[in-house]
Amino acid sequence: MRAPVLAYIGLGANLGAPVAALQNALAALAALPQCTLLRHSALYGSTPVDSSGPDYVNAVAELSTTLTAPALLQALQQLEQGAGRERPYRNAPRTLDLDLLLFGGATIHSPTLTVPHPRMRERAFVLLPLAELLPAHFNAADLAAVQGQSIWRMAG
Ligand code: A4P
Ligand code: MG
Repeated sequence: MRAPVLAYIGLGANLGAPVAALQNALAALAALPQCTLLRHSALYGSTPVDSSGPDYVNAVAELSTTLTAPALLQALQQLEQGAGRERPYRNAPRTLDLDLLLFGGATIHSPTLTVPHPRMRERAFVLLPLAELLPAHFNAADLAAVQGQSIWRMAG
């Protein structure tokens, strides 16, 4: 049995019923084999960044997993498909996006997987919920870099 690794998953949706989509996705992550959902951030509303359509709902989940990173990515993509994800073009509005942000301390550069997620430090919709779970990971300059982006913590 592999040693468990802490993995951080970025969740996003802006089509259909995004709050319900994220709540369902959190339940689905908790039910994945070889995974335990340890914590998740609040849900955040955010305006689309390099994308279009309605406002997004975003969050980050912390999993403990004995899956490999490619196996976890495959499981995430199956959950996206199950939520009706279509990919008409890059950064298209979506019913559910699940990105692997961090996989323990691993650095991965394969044709299908880049970890840490290459754009996570540029984007408030990833950085703020991730910083809620990992405050020591980010400093004031990191937070200042995304300060102009429109994001708000949702009630509940
Ligand atoms: N891939 C490589 N590395 C990873 C990784 N760490 N996690 C590959 C997940 N996938 C990874 O992804 C395309 C390919 O990236 C996958 O086949 C996988 O092998 P995708 O989910 O089909 O396409 P995408 O979501 O359009 O691309 P990506 O790169 O996830 O987009 P971004 O950069 O994450 O941006 N604005 C707001 N407010 N909120 C959002 O959530 N999301 C995006 C998507 C843009 N604007 C947004 C939001
Ligand atoms: Mg994605």
